[in-house]
Amino acid sequence: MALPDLVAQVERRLPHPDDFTSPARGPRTTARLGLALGVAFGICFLTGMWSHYQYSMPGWLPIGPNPSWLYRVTQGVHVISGTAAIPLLLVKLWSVYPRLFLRPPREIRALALDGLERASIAVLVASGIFQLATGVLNIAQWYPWEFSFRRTHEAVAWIAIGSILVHVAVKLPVIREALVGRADDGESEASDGPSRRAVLLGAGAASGLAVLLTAGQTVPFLRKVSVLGVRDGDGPQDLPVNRTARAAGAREAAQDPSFVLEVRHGAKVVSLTRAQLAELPQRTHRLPIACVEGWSRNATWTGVAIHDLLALVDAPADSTVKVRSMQTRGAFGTSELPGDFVSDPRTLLALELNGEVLDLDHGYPCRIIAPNRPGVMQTKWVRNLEVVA
Ligand SMILES: Nc1nc2c(c(=O)[nH]1)N[C@H]1C(S)=C(S)[C@@H](COP(=O)(O)O)O[C@H]1N2
Ligand SMILES: [Mo]
Repeated sequence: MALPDLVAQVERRLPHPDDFTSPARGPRTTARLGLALGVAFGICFLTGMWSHYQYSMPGWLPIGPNPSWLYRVTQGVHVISGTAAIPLLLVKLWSVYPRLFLRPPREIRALALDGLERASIAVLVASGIFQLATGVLNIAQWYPWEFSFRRTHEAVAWIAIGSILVHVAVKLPVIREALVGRADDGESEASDGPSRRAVLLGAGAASGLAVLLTAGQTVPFLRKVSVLGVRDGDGPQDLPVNRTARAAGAREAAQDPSFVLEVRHGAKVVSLTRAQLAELPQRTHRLPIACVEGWSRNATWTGVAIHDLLALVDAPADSTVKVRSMQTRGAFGTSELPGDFVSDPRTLLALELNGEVLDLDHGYPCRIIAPNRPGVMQTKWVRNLEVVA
């Protein structure tokens, strides 16, 4: 068979946009879903970048210890808006996929423009799905890939937000017409299938349900209804554990009776046993653990203020401090406390959690807890504090 005949045959078998007759599809549906999705992605992008910069602490972004709950809220909003976007994206794809079968125009200029638009939409869909999928897997703590989650999730976020902006710019006339115009895109009371109203309500309900079933990982009063929450809140001392002492290879060192904490300032070094730490002035504060893997929880912490420990080695209260743990496996074994966190009296080397001696999995013999700080930097099983600036 000659190639042109084959192409013609395949073409005849492909569906045609007109074959999809649901009255609920059309620009008015798509534009409304797109608006909701745009808001969800926008919020997700901003809160995600906030979290990203919290690690690198660029000088132009003033991030301090106040308010203590800020990171908890931005992280929760990030996960909630991402979760809400999933059903919206699926329904939006359903509403437009017949257009995939539009035959390309024959005229060369129109063909080129059509190709560009399709390519930009392909980038948009691929990056959007990538972000939501890697986000969900991150919450499930399942990393079936080789690349660095944070750097890749950040890089693709820029691609996603950029392609959304291009898409909105290209579609602006259609969007405007669909949202404010009176144009009828074919919906009629008599046709069968769900109405546009039903599809939009369904998408909204699915989105709300997805949030309800997971948001309890962050929002305390939803804890009971969030049956799909990966962290149901179970864990010793009423706090989930992100990585156990066994997984971090910290069991032995952490339980060694000859443990001493070392505080170092240049040549000046002080070593303290746990009993000596417990004899120093103790402070109690209520502070959250807010994990980038999608959960957060408030707890009551008791321990020694970091700047009180610095005073023992004659270091200024606003020094930058490098924290090292005794873990032997995996990431997050060290962190840095900037000066404005160190001088805050709520930044503790915690010895107790919710009124009990810190559980081994929560960082026994001692761990960092500071206000407005990502969970990954609340270093557990601390062995050494060093003044670095
Ligand atoms: N040394 C060390 N500290 C660590 C971690 C770690 O893997 N190693 N995980 C961090 C992460 S990601 C979080 S969210 C918090 C969780 O504290 P929790 O397990 O006590 O709830 O501990 C942080 N401290
Ligand atoms: Mo975390």
